[in-house]
Amino acid sequence: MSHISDEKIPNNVHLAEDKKLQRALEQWQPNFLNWWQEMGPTDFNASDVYLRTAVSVDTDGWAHYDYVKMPEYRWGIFLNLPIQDRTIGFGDLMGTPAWQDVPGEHRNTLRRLIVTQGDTEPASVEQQRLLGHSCPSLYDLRNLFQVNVEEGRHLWAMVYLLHRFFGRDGREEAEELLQRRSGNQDRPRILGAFNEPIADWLSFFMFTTFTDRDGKYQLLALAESGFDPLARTTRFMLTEEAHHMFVGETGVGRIIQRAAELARQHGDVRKAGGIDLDTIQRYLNLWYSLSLDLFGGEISTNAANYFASGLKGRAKEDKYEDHQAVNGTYRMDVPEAGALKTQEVPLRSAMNEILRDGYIEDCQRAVDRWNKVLEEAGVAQRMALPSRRFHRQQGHFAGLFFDPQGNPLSASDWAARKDQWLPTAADRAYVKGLQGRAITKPGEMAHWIAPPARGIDGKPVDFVYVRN
Ligand code: BYC
Repeated sequence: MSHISDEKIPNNVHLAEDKKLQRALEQWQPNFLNWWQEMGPTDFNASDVYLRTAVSVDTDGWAHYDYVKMPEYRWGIFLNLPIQDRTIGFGDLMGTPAWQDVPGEHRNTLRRLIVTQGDTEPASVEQQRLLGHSCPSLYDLRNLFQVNVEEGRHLWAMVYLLHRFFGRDGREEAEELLQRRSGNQDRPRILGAFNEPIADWLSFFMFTTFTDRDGKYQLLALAESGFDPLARTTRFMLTEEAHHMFVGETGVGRIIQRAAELARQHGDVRKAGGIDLDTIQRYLNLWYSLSLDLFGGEISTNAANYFASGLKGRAKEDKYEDHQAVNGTYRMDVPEAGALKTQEVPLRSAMNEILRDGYIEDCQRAVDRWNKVLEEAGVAQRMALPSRRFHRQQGHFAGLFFDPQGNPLSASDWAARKDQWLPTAADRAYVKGLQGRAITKPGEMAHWIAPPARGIDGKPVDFVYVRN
């Protein structure tokens, strides 16, 4: 077990005993730091930030809080401890020993899954890099940076796997993870949502609610993997993911709470300098639909193959009775000749959709909590998730048009009405306009957001979470 020490790369994988690997990672480290300087949070590298650092994987107390300058954050490699004699829990190889090394026949597929996962981590840091300049409070600024450094650590987690198990190919992929850029035309990040701009804090909170929640579900599926080092890595990553979703959900909740207060006092929320519920709903519609796309096609032979070969399972595979999924079917709506037809799909081919179902239920719980805020404030309006068919760009609904209730629309109806449902240029300008400067006085909050219920690590809300 590794605790804070003088090692260059904190780890619990006995890195010092594998000199070749250690050297390779120590060569990648300065490139990572260059990337952080160039693409990480702009202009805050000299600030002291009250951050949580993973120092070990012990359940009680892996998190250590202190002031840290972000470039000096101890990005480390931490895997959950091995489960003795672990066997593969699903698919054709169910019951056989989990792999401690990469099986030759699955090398390319596993590499691809790890690269896809890894690519999202630096992408999100790039997307959020300018937000520090418009933070609504020091508390929020600190939370942004916490999310950013942990995404950096998640990149390290995937790079460790690439370097340790995939030889030269893996080292090349690790370099490319630092070369692609979110939103860049020539070298974009791999998945759609990770090329979308996050130009304001409402987008950031929606992203951490909905897109990080995709992260949770993908990590839960990879945590079942027969490739044991991937399972152990993603299990530890999940412990950090929870805070990201907390940041998002409470962030949106506080904006909703403020909107409700302003509505009660003034009637017109925008005139009173808040973000109105209709605008919040449009942002929700956008980030939720972009995040639904991250689950891939509804009917997917890739997903069936991942499951069959034990590479990627279902979230919480334990709760299912049948871990083979050879015989079952899954009923889903499939577009066919301009109409929706219910179709029975072989269960294994529906694995992306099954994961998406769990995700949707989890998102609904977050929306229910927001609606509780509205209910308690005596406001009649409610937030809602749009239909899974709404505004999709991946899978079999891509290229078709649906309203938020899931009713089909013609292209011209969509064009005429989409501004009711997705953020308009005017919405974005309005939201951004509210966030023209950073609020950095301890305890002070921007006008458009309510204060949090409590601070971080038992500290008060007006604690100096970031100091220059
Ligand atoms: N954008 O069978 P299909 C996180 C591609 S977030 C662009 O439908 P499959 C985080 C797909 O690659 C979690 N392309 O999909 C959150 C395939 O390409 P090819 C990230 C897409 O293979 C916040 C084709 O479409 N983790 O951690 O089942 C902050 C059709 O394939 C998209 C993972 O994603 C898209 N949205 O892939 C920080 C886990 N969707 O083969 C971090 C690893 C699909 O035709 N990845 N395609 O060239 C996977 O498990 C799978 O690759 C996918 C679905 C879930 C992405």
